[in-house]
Amino acid sequence: MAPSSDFETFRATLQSSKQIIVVSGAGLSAASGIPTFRGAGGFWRTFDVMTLAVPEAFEENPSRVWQFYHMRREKARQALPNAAHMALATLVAIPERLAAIAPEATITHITQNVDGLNIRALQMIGADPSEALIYQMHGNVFDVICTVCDHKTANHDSPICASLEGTDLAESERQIPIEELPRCTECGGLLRPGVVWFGETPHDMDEIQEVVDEADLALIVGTSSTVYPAAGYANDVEHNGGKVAVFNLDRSRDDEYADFLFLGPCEKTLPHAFF
Ligand code: BJW
Ligand code: ZN
Repeated sequence: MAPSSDFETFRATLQSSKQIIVVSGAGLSAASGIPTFRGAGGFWRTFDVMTLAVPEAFEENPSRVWQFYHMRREKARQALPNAAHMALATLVAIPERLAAIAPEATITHITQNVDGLNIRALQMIGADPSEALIYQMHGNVFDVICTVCDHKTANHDSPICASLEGTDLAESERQIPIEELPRCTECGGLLRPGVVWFGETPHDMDEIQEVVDEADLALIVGTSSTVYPAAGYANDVEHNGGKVAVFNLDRSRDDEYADFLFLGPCEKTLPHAFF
């Protein structure tokens, strides 16, 4: 059966749901000015994913990879959460707002995004992000990890180090000596961005899988559903008898099997679906 795009039927499904998961991707932040990875305007029309978001790229050319993440950090720093981030933050952090549309439900937000805008949205409504049910499974561009002592810390400096100031990988690449790249405050070792590259294990896998296995409704928001394990969560929920609702600008992978399909910008469709 073709997916429904009827908001009233979707709201009735919300009313009877008990465990809702939101699985979000780059499309959630598109309206905030953060480019997506794939598709029109996607990052990787300019930058090849497999040459930058893999551990081998950092081992071989940390200067290039740091210029890539410097650019991403500066973009994320200047961006503001959009209406979709705010709608999700409201449901995740304000029990009365969730109860109004889904009286029996808990909601957990699993995001693949590394821009931190979901956390900023929580802060903007006065919520404590450490208490919210939100998982940044691919990390955060404002975290750094030491490649020598593993020390992990948040770092919002702009630029993160003097040598990256003014660099723009989209324009041209510089050769920055390794000792001038971001260094650990504890041991002086080379820092890496605190994000999850291909072949690495995403964060909180066990906790996330537990929530996915309990879910009776999955909202798949702004993701191409091409990167695993996130791409498999909708299937898991469907397999367990739950329902799936896709919110995407365009058709995306496997959306013909979804129960609901809301095509359009999620910053419009998501708030409309909820409130
Ligand atoms: C809008 C919109 C608007 C636009 N409104 N919509 C099974 C099968 C085959 C391969 C594998 C497999 N399992 C694992 C693998 C290997 C690999 C993988 O998936 N490879 C695929 C390429 C096939 N996965 C991994 O290596 C992962 N690790 C792993 O699996 O470890 C093993 C393990 C598993 C389970 C338990 C324990 C261990 C790690 C994956 C790491 C991905 N990292 C990146 C980079 C992060 C850092 C950075 O940002 O630089 O994460 S890759 C990149 O893709 C980034 C994203 O989070 C991720 C997903 O992209 P996303 O968010 O879907 O973005 P787009 O651009 O693809 O899509 C945007 C969508 O938005 C589009 O559909 C638009 O239409 C839409 N849109 N505007 C609504 N306004
Ligand atoms: Zn260190």
